[in-house]
Amino acid sequence: MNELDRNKKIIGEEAAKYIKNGMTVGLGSGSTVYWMLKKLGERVEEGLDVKGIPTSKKTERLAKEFHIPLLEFSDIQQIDLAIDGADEVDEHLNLLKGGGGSLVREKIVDAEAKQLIIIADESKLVLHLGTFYLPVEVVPFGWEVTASRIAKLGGSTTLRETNNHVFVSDNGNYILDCDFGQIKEPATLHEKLKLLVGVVETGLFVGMTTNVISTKNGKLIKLA
Ligand code: ABF
Repeated sequence: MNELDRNKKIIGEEAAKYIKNGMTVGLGSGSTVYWMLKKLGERVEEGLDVKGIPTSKKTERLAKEFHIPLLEFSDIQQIDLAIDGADEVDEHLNLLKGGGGSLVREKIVDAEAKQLIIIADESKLVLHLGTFYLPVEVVPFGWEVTASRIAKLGGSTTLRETNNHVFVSDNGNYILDCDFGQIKEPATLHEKLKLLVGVVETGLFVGMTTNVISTKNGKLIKLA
């Protein structure tokens, strides 16, 4: 295991400790979340009573593999805690997310949680968001028009593809990976993008994070 993966494991396993008996937990997506899910599965086997609500089909599959009981939105009163990854975290704990293509479900679940813990290795901690492209989920119909509207706001756009096929999200939509350069005012950019017809959601998660668990030189650090 390389150093990055070791750090992701340390962070993910630490986050699982925050889950208490009786909680309903939003289960994020990504490779750091994988370690949280694995540890949570072990705790469930030891008798921890929790219910999870997954933010992607991939997380749903993993949670089932680790025997974590799952719920749907129709079954829940509230989400006590969500634990999710990120592609970038700025100094105000605003996030850029969606590299894995699950930003809509992540935002729906994370926004509903009373507490949102972000698990992100040191490489994700930045002064300003925007080095990583900004994923924007769009309705497939007329995506070209939506892309040109985004371009008018100053962002260059690339339609996400995997293996030479257009990437389709868990919601049946496309993702435009946008380059706006440094994003110094994420709330303003998010609002402008959301007003464009055809845009479903952006990967900017502003003012949602309660805590961040990360590492510095291989040691755990916590930000709030
Ligand atoms: C997820 O975490 C996504 O938003 C993002 O793409 C992913 C990246 O994190 P990791 O490095 O943990 O895979 O929530």
